[in-house]
Amino acid sequence: MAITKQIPDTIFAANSFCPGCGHGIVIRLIAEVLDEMDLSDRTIGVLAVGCSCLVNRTLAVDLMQSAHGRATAAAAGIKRTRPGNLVFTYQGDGDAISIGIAETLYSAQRDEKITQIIVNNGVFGMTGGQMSPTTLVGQRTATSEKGRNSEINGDPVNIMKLLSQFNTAYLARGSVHDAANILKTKQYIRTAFELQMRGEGFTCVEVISPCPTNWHMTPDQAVERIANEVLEVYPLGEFVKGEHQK
Ligand SMILES: Cc1ncc(C[n+]2csc(CCOP(=O)(O)OP(=O)(O)O)c2C)c(N)n1
Ligand code: SF4
Repeated sequence: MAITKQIPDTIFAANSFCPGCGHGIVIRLIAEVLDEMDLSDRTIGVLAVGCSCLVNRTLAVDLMQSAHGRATAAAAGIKRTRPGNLVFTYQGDGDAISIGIAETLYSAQRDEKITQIIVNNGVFGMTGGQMSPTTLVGQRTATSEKGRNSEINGDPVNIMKLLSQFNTAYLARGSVHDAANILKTKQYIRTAFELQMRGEGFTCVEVISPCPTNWHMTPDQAVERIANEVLEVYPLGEFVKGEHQK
């Protein structure tokens, strides 16, 4: 059985996320997969805006930052000019599903050969926990103090459903709230990267992730909230896999 190193080679420094933040776990999973696939030297990550950008302090791959929401558009350009590289975006839900929803949808619609990783913590984290498209009905945030009201704000956006209408290579939603799901999420990321390196089209992994700071919870309470409330609205699993027939 392979022994996972304590610190993957693709991590060069400790991360600076808040205690209990899911971003640190997702980054570690990406690093482990890149180590296992021996791909770090051929990988280009594209960031946009949000806590996700703190990745540049810890992940040892080439990274670029685009304007808020534009990561998939920038990544598509990079991949088209450097098809031999693994190109992925690393974005929050505010970035990928709010301000960047056009770029997200049209990258999938064009079946760009990139991997989009969306870390969905249900809020705009970096700016203080404002309501995002994925905030749950009833959830209190800095801009929905009485809880999200679907009559005023509409229902939460399920990005997997939106992307399912297009001809993509892989769509999966994982979560990092417990050990079993962390391992599954790693497998989803690996599958997405493998399909990309085989020349398949658009791959996206959404990861349900805790933001204890803006949920005003302890890390333990935050993972319990995911198990008890969030997964009811955002079920986990692989939604498109290997059905890509181009
Ligand atoms: C064009 C533009 N609008 C707004 C902002 C302010 N801003 C910075 S981070 C951020 C929130 C990002 O939230 P999300 O994508 O959910 O990521 P998280 O911080 O939760 O990981 C916003 C709105 C900005 N930097 N640029
Ligand atoms: S504010 Fe939330 S998303 Fe940002 S680092 Fe802290 S816990 Fe993570």
